[in-house]
Amino acid sequence: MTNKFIHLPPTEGEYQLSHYEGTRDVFSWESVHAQFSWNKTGKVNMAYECIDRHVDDGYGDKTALIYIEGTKREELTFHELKKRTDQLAALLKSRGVKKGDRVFVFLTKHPDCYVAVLASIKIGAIVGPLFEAFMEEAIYDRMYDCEASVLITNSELLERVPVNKLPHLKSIYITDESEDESLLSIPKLTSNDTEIADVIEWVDLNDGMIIHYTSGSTGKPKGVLHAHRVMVQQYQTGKWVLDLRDDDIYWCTAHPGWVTGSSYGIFAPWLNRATIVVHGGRFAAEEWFDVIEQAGVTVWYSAPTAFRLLMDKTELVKNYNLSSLRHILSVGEPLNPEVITWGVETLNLRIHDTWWMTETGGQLIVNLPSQTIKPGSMGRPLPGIQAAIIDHQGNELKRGELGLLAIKKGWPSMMKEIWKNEEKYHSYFIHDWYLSGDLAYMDEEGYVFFQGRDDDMINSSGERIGPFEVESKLIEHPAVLEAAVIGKPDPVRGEIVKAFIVLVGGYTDNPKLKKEIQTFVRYKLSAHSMPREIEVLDELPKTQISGKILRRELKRKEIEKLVVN
Ligand code: 6R9
Repeated sequence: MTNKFIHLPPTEGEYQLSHYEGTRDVFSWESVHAQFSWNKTGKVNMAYECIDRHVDDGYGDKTALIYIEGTKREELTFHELKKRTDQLAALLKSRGVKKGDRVFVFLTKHPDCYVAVLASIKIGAIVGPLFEAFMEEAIYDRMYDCEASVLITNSELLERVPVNKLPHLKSIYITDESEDESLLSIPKLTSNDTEIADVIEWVDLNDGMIIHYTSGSTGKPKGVLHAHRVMVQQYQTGKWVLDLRDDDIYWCTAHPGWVTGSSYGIFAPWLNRATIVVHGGRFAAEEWFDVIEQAGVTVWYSAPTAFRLLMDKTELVKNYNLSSLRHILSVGEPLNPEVITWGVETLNLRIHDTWWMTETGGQLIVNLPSQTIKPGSMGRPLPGIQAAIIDHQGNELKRGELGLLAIKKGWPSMMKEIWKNEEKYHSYFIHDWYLSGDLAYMDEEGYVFFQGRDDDMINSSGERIGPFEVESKLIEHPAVLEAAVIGKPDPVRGEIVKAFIVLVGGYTDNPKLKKEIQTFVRYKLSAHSMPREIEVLDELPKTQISGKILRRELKRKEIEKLVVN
């Protein structure tokens, strides 16, 4: 298979991994351990390595976080971040929250969210960050499954949390104030507050730290649990892939409720002592360009959908000074070669694709800044990572052959477990291979080309949506008898959620009803799970023997329609 796009060589410069070849054979993840204090003490805590350590090393006055939302702007130094996380950690600890407890954080992209996540980790709790757009049932499913005992939120978002249905929930902390005395307000830090000593809970590398729920093609979202050891990979990829240096202003546009927003929105940059930008609010091209200019962003990690939306507003670029940008990266969905061309032509920079998953905790297949980019390819496995294309029996396929993208077990940021679901965890592996569920081929030089999913999972704007979750919600609506949900190819979002439904007798297909069904999913589950298109059918295609809905059949027809049009 050949690629019609021109290969883009790296620009001149010193990179932290400039001799990519050669390193591959000699590199070992153990060699990274020397970077951490636990290498000497045997005691570990991610929050220490992300914050306190930098204060101990004399960087307390360095800006850790720049927060921008509309006209609001706030900065926090590493020292302030230490004080705020210490204070909240001490408060949680004093009220009996302990190692291993599940603390859920439901906040918008705001410094409070970053403080809450790290304060929970500081006391050894397992933190579950929730995406800010989640509605009642998405929140319920996750918190119930995880038996969360603590929630940190604000009084506005709390309205979406079905607290009475969560039997394990013992306390709710809010970042603002409320009349409700059962809620615990987190006090604001004042300059009189003194340092709090010994609040850190030192844990083992393999102790649980963060849980992200993610969708597959069947069943409810699963809790992917990661341990403190992820730091080894996040630190190293922060250096090699994000190319972070001490004077960088780094902006990852993802919310910490998604794995990108935690692994690369919090941990990788702060392990590398970078200044991060947190932008509150929704996507708007003008605001995004303004954030880059205002904060002087040098390294920028975002997603293809966002780049495509910005591409659509190219005429705005001339109004901003974006010259601070040095390095751009992408993740979450296929990065079209056209977007890379846009980056080169408009921003004079290559956009570096990276591939990984919630389960893998950190990047695995990447375009390093020192590496030639082949547009259309996600890049090559990192040193220390062995990838292959295999068949369903676990046999390695030849270069150029399409098959399942698999990774040899044993990288540091691999998930620790699937929460209370050992069977699901084991289903990811065949022999020594971790199965990603993605279809790809690899060329002679080891570049991997993504070709789609092997299952029915939907990827809309880089977000994983399980068809089952949406179908289950749809059939809760009184008018819906049966439902099948697929990802329909879309030029901007990659895919959109499309639902095929069979109506209950007595209901007739009309725009008002469809709108009502959409709103039902939107407010019960979440905005991104809402089917943007609904089609009413007399019956759904099913397998003859087991009667399973043939989503693939529906998808094939949908793609045929697009090709014909
Ligand atoms: C980090 C993250 C994982 C799935 C993955 C794949 C898709 C991720 C991609 C990509 C094409 C890329 N995906 N990166 N597809 N090119 N560079 O996205 O995690 O939300 O778990 O999604 O996303 O299908 O299997 P997650």
